[in-house]
Parts: sequence; C-alpha cells; structure tokens
Amino acid sequence: MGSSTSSNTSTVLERVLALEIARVTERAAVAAAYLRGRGDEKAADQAAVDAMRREMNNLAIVGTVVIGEGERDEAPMLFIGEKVGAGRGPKVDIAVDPLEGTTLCAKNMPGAIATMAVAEGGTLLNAPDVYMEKIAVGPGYAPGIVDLDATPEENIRALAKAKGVKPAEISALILDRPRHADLVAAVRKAGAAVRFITDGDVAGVIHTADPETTGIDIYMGVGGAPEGVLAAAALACIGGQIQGRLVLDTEEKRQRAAKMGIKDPAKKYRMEDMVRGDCVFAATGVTTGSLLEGVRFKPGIVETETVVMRAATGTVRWIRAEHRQMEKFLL
Ligand code: VTB
Repeated sequence: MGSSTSSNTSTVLERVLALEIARVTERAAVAAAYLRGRGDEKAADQAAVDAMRREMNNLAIVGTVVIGEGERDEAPMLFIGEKVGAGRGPKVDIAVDPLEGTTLCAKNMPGAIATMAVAEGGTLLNAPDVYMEKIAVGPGYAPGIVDLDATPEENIRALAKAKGVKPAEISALILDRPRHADLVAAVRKAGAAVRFITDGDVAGVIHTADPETTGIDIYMGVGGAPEGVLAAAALACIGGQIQGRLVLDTEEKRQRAAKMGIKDPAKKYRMEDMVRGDCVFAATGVTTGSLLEGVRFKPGIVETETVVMRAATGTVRWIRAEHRQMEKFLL
C-alpha cells in the first residue's frame, strides 16, 4: 500500500476503502438490526449513527461529513462539517445515511439499509437536509433523455421512445406520499405504471440501473436531499442519470443552503454536479429488501450483505459476510 497522501487519493479509494467502507456500513446495519421492529425509529437511528461513527473513526482518512445527520447547531453526531476518520490519510468528503428507512427498520419492513459514500475532498454536493425533486434513469440513454423541467408525460414518452417500447411498458418508482398525487396521475395518464415505495429512495434510484431485474425504468418525485446525493454517488458508479433540485421554499431554508455555499437556490443539479470526482459507495441491508438481504442473527454468527461500488472503475462488489466476533457489535 502506498503512502496515504491526497495526491494518491484515487489509489487509496480503490485499494483500502473498498473493503474498509464495508465494515462501516456492516457495523451500522447490525446495530440497527438489533432494534428492528421495536417501533422506535430514533433509537434504531441513534444505534446506527453511533456504530457508524465509531467504525469510521478507524479509517485512515481525513474526512469531513458533507451529508450527515443534521446541521452543526443541532449538534448531533455525524453532523455536517464534522471531522471523521483516524486523522491520517487522504482528505475525503463523506456522505452518510446510517439508517436509510428508519420507519422501515422500526416496523421491520423490507428495504432499510445503512449507507455511505466516500469521495475525494471537495467533490460532493454539500446539501442541507431539505427535500429534493429528483428524476433518475439507468445507463444506456442519451444524456438529458429525461429532465426535471419536462412534464412527467414528456419524460415517460421520451424514455419509452428511447427504450423502443410503448409508454405502457414503462414503470416509474415513486414515494407513496400525498404530495405526489399530481405526479402519479400524470405518469398514469402517459400510460406508464407506477410502483410505490413507502420509504427508501436511495435503493429506489439504484433500481433504475437494472430495469430487467427490478422492473423499474425511472425514479421520480420529491424525497430527501441527502438521499439524493447518496443516490447520485451510487449512479456515478454504476451508470445512469439523476437530476435533483433542492426544495428551498422558505427564507430559512434558503439561508441554510446559502451558508453551505449554495448560491442559486433553483439550481438543477446533474449527477456530475452532485458527485464531481471518484467515489466509493456502500450499503448494507438492515431488513431484507429487493436490493440487499437484511442482517441475519444465527447462533454464534451474524450475517450481512453489502454492496460496494466505485465510480472510477464501475466495479460493484457484493460482500456476504459472516461475523463471528460478537464483541465488536456490542460496544
Ligand atoms: C425521504 C426519502 C427517504 O424518507 O427523505 C423520505 O428520500 C421522507 O419523506 O428515502 P417524508 O418527509 O415524506 O416522509 C425516506 O423515504 C426514508 O428516510
């Protein structure tokens, strides 16, 4: 292993972090999994945050959280701006969602994951925890095939045409929320099918990358901005397109965004604007979903499933781990 200076960040992202990052999401996922089905979202989230932070501080990085659990004045752990890592190694930006789908975990429903991304320093969008309008499709389409500024009908028609199918053969994934009533009606009017998810749009966006398996061609709608940046990090690895626009509908939100350096509150971010360099993305299943198996507790063994992806190479690794050292999870 070479010396860990910022000049060889790429090498370090590849050779060290691809495995190390999996430890971090594994640990967060197991911590949350102990609290599956207890109806306590906060406790599960806190357990995942604590575990993720502890494990992350073993990484040989000089990390700054740019997408985190909240903003500095709220002083949660893993707040935006928090320095993480062992304090030696490359300077990196960190995006975390230690428990994506807290409700799914609290209710023990499919699809909760622990997820994070590590990117070269200064290359991830620094976004406040507000809503983001999103649209995403998988790889293989001409740039700009769908667009946030086009109508849902136009997007469905353009996608169907590019895929060489009728709109009726297109499926859109949308968060099941009253705010999406008009969007859902428009997608159906265009002839496409809607599949709903109750939560978890990071995995939702990732599903567009493999429509033959998932049956999902396009993700549309308004979800969390942090999840948008994490989803962009994943798509930067596996291909596809995502656009996002922050929903800054109050003066307070515009000011929070301005403090993070966002000059144009109406900016439409392309994937390349949210993730500007190499990055590594990882997610471990907490509850079994269509992307990942959840944590399984067996006598003397904890099993986890993790996916690790890297932007520079497009490599995707699926890591099924059997953990036999229980002490590490009980700290
Ligand atoms: C969004 C979505 C997430 O929660 O943040 C959603 O991006 C919250 O939306 O994946 P509501 O405020 O409408 O509940 C998730 O679904 C899970 O954290």
